[in-house]
Amino acid sequence: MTRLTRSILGAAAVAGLVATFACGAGSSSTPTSPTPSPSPSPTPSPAPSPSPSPSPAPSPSPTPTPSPSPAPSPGSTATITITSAGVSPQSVTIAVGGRVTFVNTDSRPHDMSSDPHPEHTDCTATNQAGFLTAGQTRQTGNYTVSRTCGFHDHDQPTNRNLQGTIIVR
Ligand SMILES: [Cu+2]
Repeated sequence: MTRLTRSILGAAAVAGLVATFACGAGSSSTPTSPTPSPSPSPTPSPAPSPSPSPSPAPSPSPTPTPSPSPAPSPGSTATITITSAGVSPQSVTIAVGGRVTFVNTDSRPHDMSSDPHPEHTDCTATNQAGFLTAGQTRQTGNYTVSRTCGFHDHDQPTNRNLQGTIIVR
């Protein structure tokens, strides 16, 4: 081998080295590994709020049933007025269970009693009126039997103006 050849070979070798360096330097860019994007943290799903239990609708308070007013006492009433001339009217009619009111407008007392005189046993309710002073008003008891009740003034049993009848029916 000649010196020339050796020299060329040497130059070639150097050139190759240079080329090798140049190449290496040129491709010196290091590949950047992609930075992993942070995985999104899962957003916590909100705990389901308990749905409010529906409050029961208030039931309407029952309307109190009005208690029926007490029935009026059965029967009826009639009024007999006593004057110095006698009783008026001399006959009244009432229903069973009714009463009679005696009003003494006379200036003297009268004793209204049931027939017959002097027992006064036919309609004892009449005897509850009984003795009336001047100006007094008194009521008989309740007549519970359907019948005709004669009455008189016990102090003047024969005075027909002070006699009368109470018809109960
Ligand atoms: Cu009598």
